[in-house]
Amino acid sequence: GDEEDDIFFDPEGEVVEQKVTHEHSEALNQRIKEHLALLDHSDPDANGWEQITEDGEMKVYRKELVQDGLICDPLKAVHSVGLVTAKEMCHYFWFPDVRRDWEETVDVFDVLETLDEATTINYQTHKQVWPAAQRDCLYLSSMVKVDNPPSVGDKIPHDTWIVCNFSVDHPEANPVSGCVRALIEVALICQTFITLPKDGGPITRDCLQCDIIYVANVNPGGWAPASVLRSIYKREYPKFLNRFTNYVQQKTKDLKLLF
Ligand code: DDR
Repeated sequence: GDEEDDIFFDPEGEVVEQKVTHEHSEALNQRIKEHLALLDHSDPDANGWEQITEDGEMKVYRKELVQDGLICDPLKAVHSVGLVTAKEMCHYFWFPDVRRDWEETVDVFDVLETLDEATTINYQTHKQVWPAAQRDCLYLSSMVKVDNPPSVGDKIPHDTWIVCNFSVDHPEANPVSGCVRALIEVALICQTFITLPKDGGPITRDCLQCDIIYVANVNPGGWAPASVLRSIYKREYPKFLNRFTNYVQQKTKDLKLLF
């Protein structure tokens, strides 16, 4: 009947929930699928990832990649933190209103359009951190719950969330003059693991472990010295991950668990 407009039957006879779509939905879903392949840790040394630094549970890897003379090293970080859920992590990473609370490398930050309640198109400029032109980027950012993640060994996550950011065009961008446009593909994948209390008591923050994978593929869009770029990445990505995860732990410590 009319009241069932948001549900339809596909030709196989299965009930399918109709997802809200926008012009970037297909591109978004495709990227999410690709990023989720990173959850398969069956061969940790696979695909040529080279570890560049380590700090407690956090490990940061890169692959050296030069395209048209530009340093485009893919970067991957693996981390695991207590006291927070995957949804909380992804929420604070995605939510535009709190960006300035934890992000230190950004100068201008504008939301150009909101496509749905968890998808925006953002414009940002990065503080000039190397002897070359300042960079900006224009990207879609979406937070999505993943219902059937690829399995990782015998650990079963309670829930899985991803934030997926990728460069798009937008007519209302009002770029800061002199900036070079960087192209980005970024994902934060988070999974909550719960250790139930032995006494059968309620689940508290102490029962939570959140496994994190962060990937960034950044094309700087124009020349910048390789050694400078690589040392900045090596310093800034671990700094961001530590700062961001501490921020979420701090922010949520007195809040109800959010799944
Ligand atoms: O992904 C992040 C945090 C990025 C931390 C960057 C540390 C290294 C910076 C070197 C200058 O924040 C996202 C939250 O949803 C939003 O930002 C992005 O997705 C884009 C991140 C691109 C960072 C590198 C850009 C450098 C310009 C060449």
